[in-house]
Amino acid sequence: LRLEHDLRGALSRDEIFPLYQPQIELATGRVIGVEALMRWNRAGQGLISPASFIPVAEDSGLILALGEYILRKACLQARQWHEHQGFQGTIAVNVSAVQFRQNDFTDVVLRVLSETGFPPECLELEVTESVVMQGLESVVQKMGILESHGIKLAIDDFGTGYSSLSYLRQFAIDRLKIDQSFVRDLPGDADAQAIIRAIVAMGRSLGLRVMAEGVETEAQARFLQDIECTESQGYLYARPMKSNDFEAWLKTRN
Ligand code: G
Ligand code: G
Ligand code: MN
Ligand code: NA
Repeated sequence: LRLEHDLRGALSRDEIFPLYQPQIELATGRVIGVEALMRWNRAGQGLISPASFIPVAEDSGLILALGEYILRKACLQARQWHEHQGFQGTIAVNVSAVQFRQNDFTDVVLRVLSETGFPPECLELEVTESVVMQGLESVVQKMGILESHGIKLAIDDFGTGYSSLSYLRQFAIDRLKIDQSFVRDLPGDADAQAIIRAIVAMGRSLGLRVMAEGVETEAQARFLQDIECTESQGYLYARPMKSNDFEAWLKTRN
């Protein structure tokens, strides 16, 4: 495949990079974190969303190199923001199930942290429900190792997977990220309201933080704040940005 062929050379041609999107505490407007989102500047084709190349990257195994590259880049960048931009939040990095399944996954993460000097407790890994769902012994073990180093874990796209909620008790999960598809239908849609209320209530009673994704309007943010959802991310605050644009944006917030 052409896509796979081009993707294979993308790292060495320096075409892969992260954009950064801020994460906000709803009650205060404080910037509590930033998510790294991978992009591919494919020769002659402009910016390509991971939605169109991650599946190929996963099937070909290229996701391992791409994922580690983004993780390292994001940790280096966030360390710099901690030291020079007064940023104290977490950096969130998306992890594919294919990465998580590798025997050496936790070694890779710990190595990147020690090489970049980034504090483990400020790193949050975002995984989808499919990663934690099966309750595999190896998954439990990896989660335990990450937790013992203080690394945070978030469930991405929460509510869209084939959920057996028992995994929420089994694993050391810090945060649920409510999928955009529910948030999109706020504040008008009664079903979306009910689902989001339920997720927020469940999160609270389990002691998990709950973040709404894809928040685009003030009305959505107001609804979320009213039901005491505590955290929010979306175009309302900022689109995913290049690192220098994020720095400029951060200055306007302080
Ligand atoms: O940023 P955007 O909406 O284009 O992201 C599309 C999808 O790609 C989302 O599901 C997001 O989680 C995923 N994604 C973004 N960056 C990464 C990454 O670095 N690694 C992995 N595995 N997925 C990513
Ligand atoms: O699956 P994950 O949550 O990692 O993917 C986040 C994706 O959602 C990214 O591709 C990002 O570009 C996109 N995104 C972030 N904020 C918004 C938003 O407010 N609206 C929409 N439609 N997409 C968003
Ligand atoms: Mn994510
Ligand atoms: Na998501």
